[in-house]
Formats: sequence, structure tokens, C-alpha cells
Amino acid sequence: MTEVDGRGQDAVFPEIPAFPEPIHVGRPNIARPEEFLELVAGALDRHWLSNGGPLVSEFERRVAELLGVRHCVAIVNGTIALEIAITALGLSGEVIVPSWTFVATVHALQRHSITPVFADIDPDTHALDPASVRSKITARTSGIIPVHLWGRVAPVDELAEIADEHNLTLLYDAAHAFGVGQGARMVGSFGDAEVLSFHATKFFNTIEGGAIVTNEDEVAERARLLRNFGFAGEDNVISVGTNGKMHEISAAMGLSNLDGLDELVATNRQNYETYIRLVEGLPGLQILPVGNGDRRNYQYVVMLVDDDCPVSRDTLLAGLRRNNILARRYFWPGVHRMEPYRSLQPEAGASLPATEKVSEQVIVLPTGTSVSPDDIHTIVSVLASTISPDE
Ligand code: T4K
Repeated sequence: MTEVDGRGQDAVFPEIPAFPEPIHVGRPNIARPEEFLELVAGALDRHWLSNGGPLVSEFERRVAELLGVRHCVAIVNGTIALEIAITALGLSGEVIVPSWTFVATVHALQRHSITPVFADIDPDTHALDPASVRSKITARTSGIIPVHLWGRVAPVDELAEIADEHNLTLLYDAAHAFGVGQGARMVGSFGDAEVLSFHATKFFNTIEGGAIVTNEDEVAERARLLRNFGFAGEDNVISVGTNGKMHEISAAMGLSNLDGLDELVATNRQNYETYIRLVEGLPGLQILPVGNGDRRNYQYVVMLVDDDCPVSRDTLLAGLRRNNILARRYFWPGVHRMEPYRSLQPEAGASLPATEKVSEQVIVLPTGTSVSPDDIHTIVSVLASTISPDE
């Protein structure tokens, strides 16, 4: 089956896909299914399923210990964790944020009537560019929400310097960076607070889930109030709040997955290194280096399609999909091009050249425990044959 692609090239797609069943980005890693079921059975026996159960408390204790932070406040998902953290930290007015992120980072601000001000990224690292952040600061700026995108540690020292200089709050979106560390510090201990996501598609999951991690006692206390309707004790509501509580079944998945963390890293690392080795020989394609930290989770295999690739990014994506390889072009087209931001800030793209360029280049490839090195050989042969159908 031949079609003409966006670069005027013939793209040849197969009649029979390389994989009979779809192979996804985001297939959950489930490290210890039996341990999970045992923990769930215990919760059922206790008849204690939510609202401060023992599994959630144990989960919070273990995450705080692993990350070296004073507090872990477990939350129902990463998005509500962001919203609670934004309120607990008292953000208001304008907050500087990348457009090159999952839309939830920005929605969390918009839903609290805070104006997201988009700063550009460094095209080599995909992290928020400190120079662009500086250029966006106004008298209304109250904070910055950088993202440790793809599990790569953001430029924490430069961002801390900017925040100190301008008295801004620094809240990290660490949704991708559980288990990642730089020097002696783990992600979780930077800024005023960090927010984690434990969604099923993440390196480490609690089915749905998230957390606010912080060394600030007051921020943790406010977050705990906010996640439980503002209750400070039975019948004693002392502030507005929401329902952001993690439940026991999520904590059971979290506790069982914590026990298998090192194996998950080893599998992801092997997959990542296989991709690096095989993609190297293909023209115009490169895998984004995994990052600067010395502890990594290797959860995102981000492939960049350069201008000298013989076929377009979208042709490659179509080639993969015809073969049941459900790769993604995260986070195309950039949040500033999604509603309501596109309508509210139609000029935003003018100061985001790197975001706009990178968003046209990226394909995120499948990895995790359900993808084997053999699968990766097949995935990379599909890329090769989409680029050069005759070879
Ligand atoms: N900040 C950042 C930087 C984030 O990336 C995210 C979430 C957040 C904040 C917010 O955290 P949460 O509130 O989600 O905790 C998915 C995830 O739902 C989302 O958590 C994640 N980022 C985002 C990057 O990816 P979609 O809209 O792409 O999901 P969907 O339904 O298309 O699924 C993704 C892939 O995973 C598909 O190929 C199917 C596969 N999948 C998914 C699930 C749930 C499975 O194979 N099995 C499964 O159980 O957002």
C-alpha cells in the first residue's frame, strides 16, 4: 500500500502488521501482582478502604524515606496533587510554566484562575530554559512550575537562583521523575514542593495516584487539610478543601511496585540501550539522551525526527501504527496550541520557537516490562523499512 507523505516521498505500508496485537506506549509496569493481591485481601479483611488507612500511611512513609524528604502527602492523582499544591503554596496572579508538557500541568493553574505564562524550553534537553523564564517575569508573577520532563532533572540550580532573586515560589511537576536523582539528592526534594504522578502509564504506578512531597511542614499540613475537605478532626472543618485522598487499593499497588523498583529500572535501561544501539544507524533519527541525573528511570524513549530524515515524523508514526506499534507524539502540538490557551493567548507561540520546533519532531516509543529487546528489533526494522521501503 503506497501513499505520498508530507515531504512528497512515497511511503509504503504493509498489508500484514509486524505485531498481531497492539504494542502500546504506557503499558503499566506491574512488578509484584501476587503481593498486590495479598495486600488488597488484607484491606478487604480489615474493612478499611480509604480515609487514612494503614496502607496509605505505610506508602507515604516509604516514599518519603526513598526520596529523602520530610513529607509525602499521597493524593488521588497527579492533577489533583498539582491543584492542591498550587493552593497550599498560595500561588496567584501569573505562574511561569512550559508549554512543552502534558496539558494537566497548565490546566491545574487555569482551574484556579491563575494565568499560565508560557516559557520556552532548551531544545537539547526539553527542560524549561532559564533565560526564557527570566524574560517572562512581571510584577504579577508568583511562581514557576518547571517539569522534570521525560524523567530528566530540570536545571534546578539556575531555577532556584531565579526564584530566590525574585522571591518566587518553585513547585516542580515531577510526574515523570519518580526514582530519579542528581548527586546526593533525589527528585522530590527540590523547590518548595514537588508533585509526583503514579498514573498507570508511569514508570511507577498506583493505578491512579500522585503525591505532594516537600520539606516544608506548613505546606504539608495545608495539603493534608486540602485533600480531606479541610477537616482538622472529626466535625472540625477549618478551611475550604476537596477530596484528594488516595485509597488503600492504590497504596497496595504502590507498596508492591516499590518492592520491584530496581527490576523496573533494569528492564527500562536494557530497552533504552537497545533502542540507542539500533536507531543510531538510521538517517535523521536520534534518541534523546536519558539525562543528567545519576539515578534514572529510563521510562521515556523519546525519538527525534530531524529535517534530514527522508520521511516526515507523521509518516513514521503512521508506519508504526500500521504495524500495531502505538507510539505517541507527546506533547504535540504544545499546550499553547490547545484550548483554552490557543484562544486566550493567540500570540504565545511567537516566543516559543524551541517548543514549536520540538513538537514537530518527537515520537515516544514503547518501553516498559511488556516490551522485550526482540520487540525493539522489530520496531526499529519497521522504522527502517518506512524510511527505505526498497531495502
Ligand atoms: N504532569 C505531567 C508532566 C504528566 O505527564 C501528567 C500525566 C500529569 C502531570 C498528570 O498526572 P495524572 O493526573 O495523570 O496522575 C496519559 C496519562 O493518563 C497521564 O497520566 C500522563 N501524564 C500522560 C502523559 O499520558 P493519555 O491521554 O495519553 O492517556 P491514554 O489513555 O491515551 O493512554 C496512554 C497509553 O497508555 C495508551 O497507549 C494506552 C496505554 N495504557 C493506558 C492505561 C491507562 C495501557 O496500555 N494500559 C492502561 O491501563 O494520558
